[in-house]
Amino acid sequence: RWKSLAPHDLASTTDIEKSIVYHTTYTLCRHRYNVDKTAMYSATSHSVRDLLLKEWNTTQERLHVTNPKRCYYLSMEFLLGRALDNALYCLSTKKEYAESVKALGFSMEDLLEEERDAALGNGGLGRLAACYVDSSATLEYPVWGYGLRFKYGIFKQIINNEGYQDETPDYWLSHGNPWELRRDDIKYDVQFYGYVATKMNDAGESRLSWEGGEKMYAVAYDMPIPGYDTKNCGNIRLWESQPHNLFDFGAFNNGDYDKAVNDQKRANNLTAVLYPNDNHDSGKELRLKQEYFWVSASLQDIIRRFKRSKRPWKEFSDQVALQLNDTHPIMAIAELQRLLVDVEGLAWDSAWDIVTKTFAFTNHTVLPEALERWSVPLMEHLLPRHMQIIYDINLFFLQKVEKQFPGDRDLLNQVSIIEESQPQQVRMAYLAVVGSHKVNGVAALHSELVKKDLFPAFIKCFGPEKFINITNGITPRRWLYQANPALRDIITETLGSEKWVTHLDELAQLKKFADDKAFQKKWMDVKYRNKQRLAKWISTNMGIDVSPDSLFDIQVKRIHEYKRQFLNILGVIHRYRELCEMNDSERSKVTPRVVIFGGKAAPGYFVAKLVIKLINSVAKVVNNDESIGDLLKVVFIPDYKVSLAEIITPASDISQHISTAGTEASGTSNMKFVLNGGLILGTVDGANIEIRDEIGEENIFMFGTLADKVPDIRHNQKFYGVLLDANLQAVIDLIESGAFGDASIFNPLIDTLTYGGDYYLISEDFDGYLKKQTEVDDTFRDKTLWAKKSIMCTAGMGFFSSDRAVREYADKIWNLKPIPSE
Ligand code: 26Y
Repeated sequence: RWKSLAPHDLASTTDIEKSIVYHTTYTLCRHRYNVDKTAMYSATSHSVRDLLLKEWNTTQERLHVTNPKRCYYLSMEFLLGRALDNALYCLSTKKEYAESVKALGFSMEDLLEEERDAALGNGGLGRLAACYVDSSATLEYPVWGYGLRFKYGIFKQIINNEGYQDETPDYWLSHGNPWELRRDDIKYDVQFYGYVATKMNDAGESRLSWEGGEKMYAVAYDMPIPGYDTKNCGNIRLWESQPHNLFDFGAFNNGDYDKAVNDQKRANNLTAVLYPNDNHDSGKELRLKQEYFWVSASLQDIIRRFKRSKRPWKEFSDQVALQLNDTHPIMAIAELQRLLVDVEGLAWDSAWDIVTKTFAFTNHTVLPEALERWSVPLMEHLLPRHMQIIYDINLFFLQKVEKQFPGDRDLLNQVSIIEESQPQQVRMAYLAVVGSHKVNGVAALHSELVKKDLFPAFIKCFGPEKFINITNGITPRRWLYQANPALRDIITETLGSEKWVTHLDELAQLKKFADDKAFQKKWMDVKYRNKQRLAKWISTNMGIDVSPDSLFDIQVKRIHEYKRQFLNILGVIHRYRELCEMNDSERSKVTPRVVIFGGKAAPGYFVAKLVIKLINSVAKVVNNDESIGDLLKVVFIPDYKVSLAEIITPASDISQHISTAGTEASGTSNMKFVLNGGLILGTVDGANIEIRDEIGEENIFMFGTLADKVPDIRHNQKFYGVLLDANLQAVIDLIESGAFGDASIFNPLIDTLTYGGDYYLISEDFDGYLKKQTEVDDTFRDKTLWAKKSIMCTAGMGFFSSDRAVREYADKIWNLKPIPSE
């Protein structure tokens, strides 16, 4: 009977219309004549979701039957952005839905704009996780993401009248979320605090057991992740915290209502909000609680699934691969060891063998302030049994090292998971290295620095093979196919098929057309239209008019000193100074420029917030200087997010990736811009280096100190001080003259260039930066040359597909095979 009642297909547009009307009536409970854009977006999304859930179910059924090895990607952040457009493309039904929506009196474009971004992440790391689940689903790998269902994602950024960043909460679920499914039946206990007791087990052996403390429920929400051109559907499972003792009736009956709801409040708080720090550890107890809550629930879920297979524990790592996305989920190592030893009764060594064969760790930064450390007293208080286990892991590891290198006390200190500070700290990255079978960096240079600067002593203990590189990638579906329809269409027309969408190396065939005048024209027309689209957005939303004939120069990413937005705006001031000194004939030779910034600063990051203020102060002066006109415009786009990136990225002529060499692990927006035919102005850092190698050095503008020279320069600055570059000094003088408003407010920012050295080497790199900018201007005036470079950029980007990256993870770390859907 069930078989004959298979769910509907929505094959025709009439079916689609019916399904949308069905959802307005029965899901939204709306009268058909009372449907606004928001409701229509929601009904359409529910209709598309039906199609996805069908694929979700068949995928799970297939996995249940074949029971292959699976990989779980543990990531605190998933920066997904919007889902509807992506789902429509993946299901290859956008045309049909657009027609149906039109027949019902709406435009698809409008509906797409109704969707709120799922912004459960800060920046690169969270967006990388989103690209990886897209590729896993597309390549039919059995991969699930595990994370937290934050009620509030990254805050909404507002630029106030004075040009400062203000933060407001982003309650992204206010209109409901059609893209998630709450699973009330999938629910686990998570414990905190309490104490460790010795107990007898059934066999009469004494076992340590974690008792008492506080308990919460973790409830599962699933977000289906469609694959492109496949019936395979991936999944992200996100946990929400819920109170365990629904009500303290004792307290309630005694009239102590406050106490009665206390439990509930605490539980509801736990997954309420994502910490808005990017690359900077705050060390807060609530954060550690979030981390443990998430890994505990995820491991319980994974172990339950493993147990269903009835296989012996020693086969766990043949069934399960766990990828740790940075230091955030590292408590999972101690937690799995605890579950295996305390709960399942395995011997320590057998359990540890399983743990180390199961986990692998991705490092995303060498900045010391971004590597989590937790104080031992905090951990003893919150997770007493885990603290013991970490001590034991450390002890057994150090004993091994001592055996291998007898008497090397220095080495023992260098690799100890416990840092002997006051108070002691647990170095989470070290725990990850000891508890994983592979450690990877995210770009070639970064992976070298991971070995050389972060874990040199561990190379001695484990050998170099444990440390590998997997260069990041981005999904061509969202970042070209979806975000840049005009470019997509001419690529498909020129290559004769859409094969490139899942085989990005195919783009190399575009090289043949790089000198073709007719193709160049088409190519640059697309770029122009994308610039018009962005100019229109800026005009509508910000009231600033910019000309698409100008060179669009874009830097959008989190605001951080190491990313050097400060260098960019100082360069803008230099340009303004020069323009002010020119006569009309000199000005007529200038390449007009629009310099666009975007990005959020962590709310507590004072210097980063001051950079935003400086950019806006400069923008105000420059944009209102009538004598400058279109020769220079400065725009700070507020609330940069995934959906804005989709409009911004295709519109660049140049984008800036100008971190101090050795500080940006990889960068991924660099890849997005180049994929869309934008050129890079960048330092010899992160993935810029590999992008250069792939597209050719003649197609990228590079400058600046090399990574291996940075430490010496910093050292010398400490001794001899910093003598500012002459042009930089003139720029600083202009700021200090009050040209951009009250100069005193910028003092703390200017001080970062001189007091205690210019840590990010802005002065050192300033001259090289300005010279490259001049080269950019000159090159841009040669339209043919520029068109050729732009085509060569896109053509060389095949390597940077997240499909390639995920395949590398599957082959080199997870030992995972695709499970074909047909
Ligand atoms: C400890 C906590 C406060 C923390 C929170 C977020 C630490 C780090 C982060 C986020 C880090 C991050 O986004 N890193 C970026 O990862 C990208 C993907 O690998 C890289 O491309 C990028 O260079 C790196 O900065």
